[in-house]
Amino acid sequence: AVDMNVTIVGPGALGCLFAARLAIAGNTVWLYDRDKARAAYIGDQGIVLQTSTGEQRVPILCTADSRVIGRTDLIVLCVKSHDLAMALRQLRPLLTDDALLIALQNGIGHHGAMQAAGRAFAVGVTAQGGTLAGIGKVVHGGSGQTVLGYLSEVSKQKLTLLHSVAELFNAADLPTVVSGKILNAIWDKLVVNVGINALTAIHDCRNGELLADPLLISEQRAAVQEAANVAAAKGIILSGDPEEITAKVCVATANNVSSMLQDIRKGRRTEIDAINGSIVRAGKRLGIATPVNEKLVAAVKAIELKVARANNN
Ligand code: KPL
Repeated sequence: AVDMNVTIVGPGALGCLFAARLAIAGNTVWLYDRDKARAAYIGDQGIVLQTSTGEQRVPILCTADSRVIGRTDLIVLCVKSHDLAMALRQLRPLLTDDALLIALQNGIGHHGAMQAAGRAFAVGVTAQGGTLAGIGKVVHGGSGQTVLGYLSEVSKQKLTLLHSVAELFNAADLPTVVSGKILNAIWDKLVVNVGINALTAIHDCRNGELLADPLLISEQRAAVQEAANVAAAKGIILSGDPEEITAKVCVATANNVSSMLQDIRKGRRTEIDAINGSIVRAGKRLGIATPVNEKLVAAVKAIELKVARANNN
């Protein structure tokens, strides 16, 4: 069996799920949370993991001070895309040459920050579904596969290391594979998120409800098509027809409140810049029109602003 000291960064749904599963499997796991009071609370209470078979309280080491963590072999970054650069600064004491960083953020907007950190890193994409039901409390909806890979050629040793991480995750009931074409997998998910997240946030509806309205279906298709055009121009190979796949995910996750709608409902900043925003930015660079995604970005930003104002009053 693989033996690694693991640090999970960010106490969101994904961070709590990965930390809990890895701890249950017997690994030494630290959860890093930049919020001191919340870190103390989670350290005291543990993580509460709720699945279809029941609820489990999982003791966890949690801290807001990265200096207390000590040697770590693996750092899994589960913060939102827009918090990644700050997290990397706060984690500096842990960023040794021996520690492998894995970034699980949506989209591609954070790859620059990862490269700037100057360490060997892998990126990943996960179809694990989780919802945060309170501080340190995660409801594990559907289990899905996690795909890990490097953005560029690496040594055989680094590749072996990533396979060991996949083994560690699999042993913790987190189904994981290593891919030599990770960008394709990231874009497969990005294109689906482009077609679902913003529309559910704007229309305050569950994923499945998007398919009940012909106008929303055509808007979804147009947004996804723009993303697919950008992907094609970048040489990305998607795994199938993007509009069809997006509609299928709407059916498979019909009852889900998308992560973006969850963010809006909780008054948090959304990942609109990392999702639809990244399509607009890449489109501009490549000379590809993205009017539907521009409209979706503007609409979600307007809602974010309204929510922020309401919270300040
Ligand atoms: O990944 C998702 C998200 O909510 O961010 C989908 C696939 C849309 C499921 O809700």
